[in-house]
Amino acid sequence: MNTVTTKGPRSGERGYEESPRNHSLPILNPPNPQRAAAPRVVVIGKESVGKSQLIASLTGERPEVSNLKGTTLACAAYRWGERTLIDTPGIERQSDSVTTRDALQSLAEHDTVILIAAGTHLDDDLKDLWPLVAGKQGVVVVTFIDRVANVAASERLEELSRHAGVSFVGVDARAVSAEQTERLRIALTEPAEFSKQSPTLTTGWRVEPPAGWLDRPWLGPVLALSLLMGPATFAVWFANTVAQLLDPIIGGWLKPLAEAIQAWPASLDLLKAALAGQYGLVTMGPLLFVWAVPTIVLYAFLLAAYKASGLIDRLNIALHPLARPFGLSGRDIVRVVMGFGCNVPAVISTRSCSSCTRGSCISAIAFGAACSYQFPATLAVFAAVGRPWLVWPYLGYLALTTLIYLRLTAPREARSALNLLVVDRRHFMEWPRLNSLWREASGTLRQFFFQALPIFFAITLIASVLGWSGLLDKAAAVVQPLMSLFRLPAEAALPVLLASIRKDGILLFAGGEETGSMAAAWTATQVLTAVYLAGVLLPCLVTALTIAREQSWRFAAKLLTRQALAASAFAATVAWFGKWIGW
Ligand SMILES: Nc1nc2c(ncn2[C@@H]2O[C@H](COP(=O)(O)OP(=O)(O)O)[C@@H](O)[C@H]2O)c(=O)[nH]1
Ligand SMILES: [Mg+2]
Repeated sequence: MNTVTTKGPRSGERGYEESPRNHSLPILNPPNPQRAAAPRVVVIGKESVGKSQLIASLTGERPEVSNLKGTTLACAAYRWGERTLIDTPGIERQSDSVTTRDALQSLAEHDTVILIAAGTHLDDDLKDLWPLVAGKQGVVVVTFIDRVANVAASERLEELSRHAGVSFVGVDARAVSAEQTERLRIALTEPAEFSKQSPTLTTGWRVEPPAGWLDRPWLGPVLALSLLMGPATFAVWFANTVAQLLDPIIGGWLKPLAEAIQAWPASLDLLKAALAGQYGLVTMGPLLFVWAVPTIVLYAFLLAAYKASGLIDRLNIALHPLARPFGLSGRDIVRVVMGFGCNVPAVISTRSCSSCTRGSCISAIAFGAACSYQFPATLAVFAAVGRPWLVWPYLGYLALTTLIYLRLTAPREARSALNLLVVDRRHFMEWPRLNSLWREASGTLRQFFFQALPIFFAITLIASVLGWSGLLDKAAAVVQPLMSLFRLPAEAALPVLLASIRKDGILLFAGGEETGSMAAAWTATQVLTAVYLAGVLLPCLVTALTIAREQSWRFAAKLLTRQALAASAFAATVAWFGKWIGW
């Protein structure tokens, strides 16, 4: 059987990448000699003009379609009948992003092209993109034809076809008819050449989404900020409330189990520790479930709705003036927000950011985006010590220190007033469709359940073994003097160390036997300091490796050093400030 015809992105000369949706880094596929037989057609166009949507409709496969600009991050190949369609990231004029570069590179490697132009901005798209395809062969697909409420649209496209000598096919990429598919197929069988000269015939079509409150000069940024923070705050509050209700109930269920395990004979010591010891599975597991699951589920659906509706792009534009002094562009903000789900895909998605601000954006994610393991673990610790309200000072301090950190580290050119947001156009918003909502959200949830949870179990196991063997106490003795810099007891060293590998290591502050949590007797300031330090000192190991892959080892090493120094300084500040005010 021809492996080329199976589902998913396919191999190609450049090794087209798996769509980087999850923790696994993009894999270069091995070259497949059979593939050479299939004629390859590269699909090119600006961002969010429906390239992936068209491919999805034609092939029935699932490239990433989203109403968020810059969603497709890597070229990927999909089989369509006897042809192979190459999906590419959007080409943005004047952008030096990695994604634009990759799309241009893929264009250079292929002779047959489907040029996608949005019907809403047809003249602009043709003017900007035609020079790139001149001399190649192919067809123009005009998407968003449903937005061009023009009865004579198809006649206009006929005229354009005759004028330019290349077929123009108008479609609603979300619902391509059999007749449109057939026209495309025929046009590609003997594709005409794109003339050296751009077509001079214009349609004058221009459909802009109506300007809204978000586009107002002062109101816009304020509204955007509240739209971004409001639902997030609600999610935190809601998850906190649910968890506080569930915690004692589930704790009550598990108590007899923990007691039964404790009663096992002494020869099973290690197993007892691993299950019901201070860091054991039964002791710590409910914390993760009760605190993490509500936050993660709610957050996944919220973000999915923002992306699928296109609201997030509007927020980016509105927030750009606020982001610039910190070396970020509006576009980077959504990547940082994504980092609250998981830092890894967020770092990968910075490929579509301008190279001028990409470094700052990665720094912001690594430093300030408390991922879905870090944040719920943090909430769980605050709850375990009976001070759930600490979440508010925690978030406030995290935001404040992230901004200070960025301000200090962002390159001057990124902060310059000349760092204009490259926005060609405002995008149409749409009601999020249920299937896109579900696809977005379920991706995040799958990541959590299949990738984070197993690692969490491994961490409780490792910690139990280390604790049981006495190694922990020895390691803690080494790091003890450092912990006193932060006015923390020596035992705080272990969660801080573990959290640098995996963020849910923070949960160890909450672990405890009959004596209660490690942090139970600490002052509020100590709890805050410890959790902040463990969360921010270093990004988790997977994030660190991803940064090295996406940028370079040097960049990663510099970022980690800088972050560790800054985080230590900020944590020490809280610790000593807290002592000063007697907290
Ligand atoms: N109304 C309308 N929406 C479309 C059309 N084509 C794509 N979309 C929507 O526009 C958004 C961006 O599409 P996508 O395929 O991800 O764009 P890409 O960046 O070019 O790959 C998605 O929400 C699509 O559902 C179209 O022809 N008409
Ligand atoms: Mg796409």
